[in-house]
Amino acid sequence: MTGLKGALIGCGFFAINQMHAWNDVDGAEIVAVCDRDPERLKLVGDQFGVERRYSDAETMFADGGFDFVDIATTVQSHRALVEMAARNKIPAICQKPFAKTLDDAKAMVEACRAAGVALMVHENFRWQTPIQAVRKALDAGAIGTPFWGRFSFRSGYDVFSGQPYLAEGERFIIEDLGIHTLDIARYILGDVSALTARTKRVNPGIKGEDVATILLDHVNGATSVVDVSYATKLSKEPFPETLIELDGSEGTIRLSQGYGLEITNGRGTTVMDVSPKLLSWASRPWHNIQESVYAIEQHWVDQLRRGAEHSTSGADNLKTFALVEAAYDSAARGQTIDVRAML
Ligand code: NAD
Ligand code: 89V
Repeated sequence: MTGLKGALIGCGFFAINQMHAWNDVDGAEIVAVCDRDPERLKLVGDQFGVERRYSDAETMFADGGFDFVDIATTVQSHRALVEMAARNKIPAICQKPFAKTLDDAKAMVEACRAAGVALMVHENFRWQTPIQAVRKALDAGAIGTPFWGRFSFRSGYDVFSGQPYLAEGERFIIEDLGIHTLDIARYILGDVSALTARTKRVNPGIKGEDVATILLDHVNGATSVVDVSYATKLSKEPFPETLIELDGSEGTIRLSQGYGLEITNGRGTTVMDVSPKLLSWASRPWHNIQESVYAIEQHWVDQLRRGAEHSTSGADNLKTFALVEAAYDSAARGQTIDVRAML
């Protein structure tokens, strides 16, 4: 079977990872790139040897010649670009955060459903090797039925140097980073029925919140805490590791800093190194995220070819995105939010 041809919109900071990963993916290649910033367009076009370059997405869709589009722009343009893809009957990948509001996200899912095209959100954190290892241990019944969890990302890393827009939005850590952690919580412990959140801004140089603590009631009866911070200065910087604690009826799982996975149950304790691979183009400490970009892109191609639903389809991601909106709402009102009523 011949490979799929893709087009990338948005040649910014993170798109470099996406382009490197597309080079490694089996069964797809990027044949066109688009950015309204001529410098970024030239930089990415030259670096990855893509001849077809566009400053305008409408013109690129009109010219066609590709089987899918990879939208790597920031959130402001996501709805318009996903709807453009749907109008042109082109399957689309959309970066997180999926949309500005849950209503926009629902409209995007509906547009792709009505057009009969696949839509996947580039929610890559669940594809990280250590997160997959936790899921595998749970699926193997290593700790019986989990009843409690903690999903923690606490860091003092300067994310603003690579992504300056993160300092400027009214919303910061839940929308940008907590969205990944909440998705991991759903991926590991299942969907959420209710949520309670508290937020803080510690760094005076940014607009949004940089600390959030979120209590989740999962539909299956488990309880978990998602805690995220970019105001946590530690002796050994853990960025960008998500640490996990799970207690189950038959044992416990601990994913700790340095990618150590410890499983304790009736058979004793096993300790494994679940470090991500350092891909040829990757660099520490980002290699964990970079490897997951390759994994989600390969998943996109494999499922598209099978005609099967993607793990982080638009419809699936509505349930993660609802948690983001619920967290802001809960923190603002000091109340527990019924998540199921939002969907
Ligand atoms: P960026 O600002 O560096 O890049 C965005 C690019 O898109 C810019 O070059 C801009 O000119 C271009 N652009 C915007 N709107 C456009 C439009 N309508 N048509 C054509 N080009 C357009 O941003 P970034 O840091 O690369 O982030 C992009 C997205 O990736 C964000 O949504 C961010 O949250 C997400 N992100 C995801 C991860 C992850 O691990 N999944 C990591 C970092 C960033
Ligand atoms: O994944 C992201 O969206 C990034 C980072 C991991 C740095 O927060 O913004």
